[in-house]
Formats: sequence, structure tokens, C-alpha cells
Amino acid sequence: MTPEFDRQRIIYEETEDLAQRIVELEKLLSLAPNHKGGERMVGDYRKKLAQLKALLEKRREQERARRSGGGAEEGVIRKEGAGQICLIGVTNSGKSTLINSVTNAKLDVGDYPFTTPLPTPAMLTLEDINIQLVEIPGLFEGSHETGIGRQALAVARNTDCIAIVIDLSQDIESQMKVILGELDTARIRLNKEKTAVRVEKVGLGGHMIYGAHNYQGDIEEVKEFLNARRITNIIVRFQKSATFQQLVDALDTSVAYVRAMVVATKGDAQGSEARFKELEENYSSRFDIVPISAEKRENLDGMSWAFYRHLDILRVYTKIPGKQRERKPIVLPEGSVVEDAAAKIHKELFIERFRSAVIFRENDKIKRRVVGLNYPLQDSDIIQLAHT
Ligand SMILES: Nc1nc2c(ncn2[C@@H]2O[C@H](COP(=O)(O)OP(=O)(O)OP(=O)(O)O)[C@@H](O)[C@H]2O)c(=O)[nH]1
Ligand SMILES: [Mg+2]
Repeated sequence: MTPEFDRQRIIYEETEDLAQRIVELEKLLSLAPNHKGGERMVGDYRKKLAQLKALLEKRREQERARRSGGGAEEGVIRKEGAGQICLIGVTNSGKSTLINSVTNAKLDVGDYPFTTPLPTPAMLTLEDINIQLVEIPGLFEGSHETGIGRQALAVARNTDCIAIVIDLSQDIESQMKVILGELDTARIRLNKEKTAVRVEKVGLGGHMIYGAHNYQGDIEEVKEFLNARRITNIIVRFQKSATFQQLVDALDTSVAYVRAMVVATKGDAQGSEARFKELEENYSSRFDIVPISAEKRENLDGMSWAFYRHLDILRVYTKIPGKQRERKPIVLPEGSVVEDAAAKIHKELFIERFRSAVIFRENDKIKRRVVGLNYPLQDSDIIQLAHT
């Protein structure tokens, strides 16, 4: 032990403020000796550090919950339909006109700013399903600091997909800067960039940690941190080289990851072609971009299907032997298997007493296949279940 280490240990032990205590303990660890005999002690301090950080996180979460309490109900939009798309753009970008052009809604349209003052829903019917479109009041720089802005961003945070609305009759960069900036400040991340750490809370299985070799540090402190936060069942994937802080961020529930796309409006306006090109050059690697003109009714179908694709859902239709398939589909998340469909129809009958499933795919080489509960479903599958 060096004298510095001993001095720092006393400072650490005498510090009471939690955040400061963490700082002092980190300092202490940086001064810790590197020789074999010290390993155990360093390990213990690491665990302690993980516990303190967990405690701090918990307090912060409680604080956040307390602050966002009250008022939280106001302006909340009840989700309806197979999925929800939030339209986010600067004011006058053509959001209401867009919604009116594909739904029965009659939202106010105006060439003055902030015609739509509150999050406003409308229903888009696409073949046999409904998609809820929500107009978010126009964003501006600093809108996250206003009551209405906060409320609007709270809706966006919980949506299934954000459609960024860019007005092709106006400068592109300044619109993007405002929208991306405001979303980022609201801790909304778009299109789930593959981060170094992915976590998924699950019902059972304990601590399932994958890619531990990517973790920079002792994997024991990860477990210690999870224990201290009372997280008993979780999948943690270190996909790239990751630090303890990145793990803490991954567990931070105030960061939302939302799917996103871009709708470029007013494709009929002067100069829109050049601006659309610029938009594609700068953003097509991050987003699918769909150009429309609501006024000329151009590409509205294309846009509606792009909404559908970005919900990452699939439709399956049930069928009784000897009859036509049901008209209304069952809507499931992409990646669902036969069991997920069976659970929606009748769990006791079709899972617990499962006998067989037949899938019909009209546009496939194999039109009829007998499958098990684990079989992956595709959009527009027709499924016929039998029980014992
Ligand atoms: N040329 C052209 N103008 C459009 C188009 N869509 C909307 N506009 C015009 O753009 C202006 C704003 O349209 P709104 O639909 O009210 O825009 P908004 O984004 O809902 O605006 P706020 O609710 O005020 O934030 C109106 O004057 C519309 O007529 C379009 O496709 N082409
Ligand atoms: Mg509007």
C-alpha cells in the first residue's frame, strides 16, 4: 500500500455524500496496487463501487419519477389500431394536410404557425388493419423546455414509429437540426443504433450475460450491480467493447429507442426536387425517405405502406377447415411464431392441447405445410390450428 492509497482510503471512508463517495472510491481504485496480493481487496472495492452506483441510479430514477408525476396523464393519447405513428416536424410542414389526405379526419390546416396545438390522433385504414397517426405540435428549438413540448415528446417517446416530416419547400438542414436536436435532448434515440450493450429484462433465467469477453472489467461487478439493483432476470449482451458506464446507460429507462423514417412533403413545391436530392444524400443511410405531395395526391399509398413496414408487424388469418379464411387478421410483432398466434386465439385449446398447425402461403412454392408451435410466421400467412 502506498501512502497515497492510505490517505485516499480515509477520504473515501469519511465521505458521506453518495455521488462524491463514488468519485472518491474511483480515485481509490486508480491508486490501488497492481500486485497479486491486492487482487482480492481490489475486487471487493469494485463490488462496492458497483453497489454504490446502483444506489445512485435508483435514487435518480425515483427523483425522475417524482418530478414527472402529476400532469403525466394530460395529453396522453390512447393507442388504438395495429400500431401508432407519430408525425413530427416543424410547424407548417404539412402534417395536418398529410393526415387529412389519408384518413377521414378534418384537421385544421393553415399557413400560420401552430395551427395544431395539441397531439391529435386520426385513424388510417390500410386494407384490413388500422394504423393510428398522431400529429405532434410543431417542434422548435427549445420546445422541450415548454409544457406543450414536453407533453408532445412524451407521446413520441412511447410511440411505435416516428415519422419525421420534412417540408421540401423549405431549407432541409435547419428543419433536421431542430427535430433531431429536440428528440435527442428528450433522450429519444432513433432507429436503435446497435449499441455496445443490449439489455432485455425477462421473466426468468437469472443473469444471462453474453459476450463477457467484451466487458472492460471484472464480470463479477456486473452481477453485483444487477443484484444491487434487484434485477434478477435479465439478458445482457456485450456486443462490442463496453465499459461499466455503458452498462448503466443501457439500463437507464429514461432513454427510449424508437423506430423512425422520414416523409418529405410538398413534393409539388418549387425547388423541391433539389431539396429531396439533398435530403437523400445526407440522410438515406439513417432513414427510409418517402416523398409525397398531399396537394397532388402523389405517393400517398407508398407512404401508407411505408408506415406499415415500419411498425414491424405481421398479419395472419385463421381458418376453419372447409371454410374461407377469416376476414380480419391477427396482428403480431415481426418474428412471431405459431405459438404466439395460438396464444391470441385460445391458449388452453391451441397451446396446452395443441395437435397440429397448417400454414397456407398463397404466393409460395410450398402452398401448404404442417408445422409445430415454434414455426416462424410470415405476413399474410393463413393458419389452421387443431387441438386434441
Ligand atoms: N404546395 C403544397 N402545400 C402544402 C402541402 N401540404 C400542406 N401544404 C400547405 O402548408 C401549410 C401548412 O399545412 P398544415 O397541414 O397546416 O401544416 P402542419 O404541419 O399541420 O402545421 P401546424 O399544425 O401549424 O404545425 C398550408 O398552407 C398547406 O396548404 C402540399 O402537399 N403541397
Ligand atoms: Mg397541423
